[in-house]
Order: sequence, then structure tokens, then C-alpha cells
Amino acid sequence: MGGARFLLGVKAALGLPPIGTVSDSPHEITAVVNTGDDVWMHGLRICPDLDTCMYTLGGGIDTARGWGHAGETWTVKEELAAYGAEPSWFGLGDKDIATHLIRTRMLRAGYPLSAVTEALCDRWQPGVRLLPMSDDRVETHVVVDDPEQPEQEKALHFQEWWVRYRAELPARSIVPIGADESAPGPGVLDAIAQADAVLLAPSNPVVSVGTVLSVPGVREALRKTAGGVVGISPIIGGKPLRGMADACLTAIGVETSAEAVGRHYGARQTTADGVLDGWLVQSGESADVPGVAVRAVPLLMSDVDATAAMAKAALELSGVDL
Ligand code: GDP
Ligand code: FO1
Ligand code: CA
Repeated sequence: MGGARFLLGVKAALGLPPIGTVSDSPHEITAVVNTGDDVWMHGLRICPDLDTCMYTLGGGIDTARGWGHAGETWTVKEELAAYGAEPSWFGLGDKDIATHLIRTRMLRAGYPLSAVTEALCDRWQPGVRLLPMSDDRVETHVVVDDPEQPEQEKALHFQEWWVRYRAELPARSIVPIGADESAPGPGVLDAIAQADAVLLAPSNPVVSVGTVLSVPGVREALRKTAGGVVGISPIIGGKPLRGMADACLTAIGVETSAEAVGRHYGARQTTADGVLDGWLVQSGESADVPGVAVRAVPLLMSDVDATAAMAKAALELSGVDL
């Protein structure tokens, strides 16, 4: 959700309509999107982060909920529940299911996720090239104490931990299963290499940005690109804005603060594996991130104008001349 909303602001900062597409812009925006949240349910392949970006930028998102369609109905969910079909804790809306049916049919026919995403975007016209971080199956799992068997550990799919248990079961570790053997999706490394600027959205540092960085080659591409790399803190006043990113940060031993997340990403110039040249924190806050230029600007994405101003500040810090 943080990433999708941020993209609305990046478009606006570049003079593009936040929703939809135009044919004559000199600007090109590519979003490399996390697919570690993806899951099979009821025989359907669900890609929450790709869909949240696609629906948000295409004008179809339920803005209050932040996921799924506006004007959604739940007939299929109710029918599945009447059969006792599990999982019953995950809400698949009727309209949303059409997206998953098309995606699943295309994947079964042999198309890679990147091609499927392009086909779905033909309808939604997000005005941003949405690239899955990888066409390979990568699924984040969370290791917890088994809620049913004392003294035993259990690995839950990220969705079960996040949606069913609201991230309230303490995470012993968070693992992007399949990441080590995955390859970046088509266009991902080229987009990073050719970018004038690379912005790390104010997204979950562990299960969104961290998962993208776990795809072999992505971190190296960020370290090599000629474009400036600037991140925006998702943490304001020591708290995530929405969601339970603090539970994820605790699991990897990083404090929930803008400074700690900036240090976790690290400096591109002065550390062996850092990715940042710049780091934006909330106005009135400060952060000491060695080797990284830190600026304080308003970071609340309360509306598109505020988000555009934030994106402009990030682009300026990255060195591009708007
Ligand atoms: P998810 O996949 O829906 O969890 O979305 P992301 O990972 O892209 O974004 C989630 C993060 O967005 C959370 O950690 C929030 O703290 C952050 N976030 C949400 N709204 C805002 C905002 O207005 N400003 C900033 N700076 N961060 C935000
Ligand atoms: N989030 C929920 O909290 N409850 C749901 O029932 C739920 C269903 C759902 C269906 C499709 C989709 O694309 C997203 C959905 N989400 C739901 C949001 C999503 O699973 C998580 O917030 C993210 O994966 C975290 O980024
Ligand atoms: Ca996500």
C-alpha cells in the first residue's frame, strides 16, 4: 500500500495524471514490485502487491481498505464458506477473483508472471511499467511457535501470519523461500541500470523492500547504477503508518525507527553492501546514517499533492534536475 500510494505521487511529481496513462510523456516510471506475498488459494494465484499497484494506479482500488476492488461484492467468498472451504480467513472479492482467474489461466498456459502482469495492465493502464521482481516462485514464510503444539516451531505463509494472525504471533524469522534460486524478472536489472533515479518506496523494509533485495542481482544492480538511490522512511515517530512493519523489523533485529531502517539499508558509497545515497525522514526528525545524505521533509502521504511533494524531494536528493 505504501508503495502503491507513493507511485501516485511519483507520477504527479513528473506532471503525469496520478491515475491512468498518457501517451506523450517524456518520463518513464518502472516499479519493481514484491511478489513474496503471492499465494495459491482455492486454486488461484494471488499477487497482492502487484494487484494493489495495478488497481491503485488504474483507479480501481478500494481506497479505505487499501486492497481489492472498490464496490466489491463477496458472493463467492460466502459460498466457499458455506462449503467449509479453507482458508476462510482470506477475503477474495467477486471482482478480484476475475483477475486471479485470468492470471491463473495464463500461468497454467505457460506464460510467465511478467507477461501475465502486462496483459492485466492492458486493462488497468496504470501508467507505470509494473515489473514483478521475479518470474520465479518466491514466497515469504514466517517461523513462529506453533499455536497448536507447544515447544514446536512452524513456518506459516506470510499471508497466514499477516492476515489470519495480524502479525501478533512473534516471528522467530522471516524467510523469502525460493529467493536464493530466483532470477530477477525480465527488465528489472536493465530498469535499475538505466534509471536516472532509483527510489526505495516507503514500503515495509523487511517483507516488501527486503524481499525484492533478496533476489540475486538486485542489490548489486542498485549498487552499480549511475542514478542516485534515495529511500523514503516508512517509519514516522518510531512507528509504521499502517500495518505491522514493526513486527517484521523486530524479527530481523532492527529497531522501529527511521534511523535504524536507514542504517539497515546502508550507504552505497561507504559500506560493502549498502544501497542508499539519500534517505528521507519526517520533518522535525533527524537520523544519523553514516555515508548517506539525510533530509527531513513531510512524509505523510495524506493526498496526492503531499505525496508528489515528497516524491519531488526524493528525486531532487537523487540528483535529477526536474
Ligand atoms: P503493503 O504491501 O500493503 O504492506 O505495502 P508496502 O510494503 O508498500 O507499504 C507498507 C508501509 O507503508 C508501512 O510500513 C507503512 O509504514 C508505510 N506507509 C503507509 N502510509 C505511509 C505514509 O503516508 N507515509 C510514509 N512515509 N509511509 C507510509
Ligand atoms: N488483507 C487482509 O487483511 N485481509 C484479507 O482478507 C485480504 C485479502 C486480500 C485479497 C487479495 C489481495 O490482493 C489482498 C488481500 N489483502 C487482505 C491484503 C494483503 O494480503 C496484505 O495486506 C498484503 O499482502 C501485505 O502487503
Ligand atoms: Ca506486501
